[in-house]
Amino acid sequence: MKKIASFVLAACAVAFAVPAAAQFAKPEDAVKYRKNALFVMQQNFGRIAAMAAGKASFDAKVAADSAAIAEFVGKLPWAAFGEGTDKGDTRAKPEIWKEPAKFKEYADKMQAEMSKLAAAAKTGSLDSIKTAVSATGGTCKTCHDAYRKE
Ligand code: ASC
Repeated sequence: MKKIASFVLAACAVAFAVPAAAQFAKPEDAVKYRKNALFVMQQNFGRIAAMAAGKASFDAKVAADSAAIAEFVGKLPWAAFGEGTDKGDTRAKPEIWKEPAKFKEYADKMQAEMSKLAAAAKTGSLDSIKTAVSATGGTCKTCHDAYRKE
């Protein structure tokens, strides 16, 4: 029984773990990976932000589903900012690789606020969603101002 439990736990860990650093065949693949992940995150976040701003009608189920996707996908980009991925088709500023601790702090802050948004969306309260959208959007902006080229 104990063996089965450890096996199930290990399998779950593999299924849900997101690597802190990942291997990519080419640096371009890492750039593409993080851009695509951020795009999918933004599309889902943007859907809820539009509801929060009254630009789209509020649908609690769509908001909760979108927030859950944004929360999960928001964990993905960070493993794709490894050494040698500062070149090519990217607006990522070189500072990311000069001050990785600060970059990580911003990435972690975004994920923490995105988790709060997912929790708020689960409750179905538009007021809570509005507060969380604003806090989450602030973390997007802070990081873009510091680390994204125009
Ligand atoms: C978005 C998006 C961002 C943030 C930011 C919030 O939807 O693409 O970068 O929200 O604009 O201030």
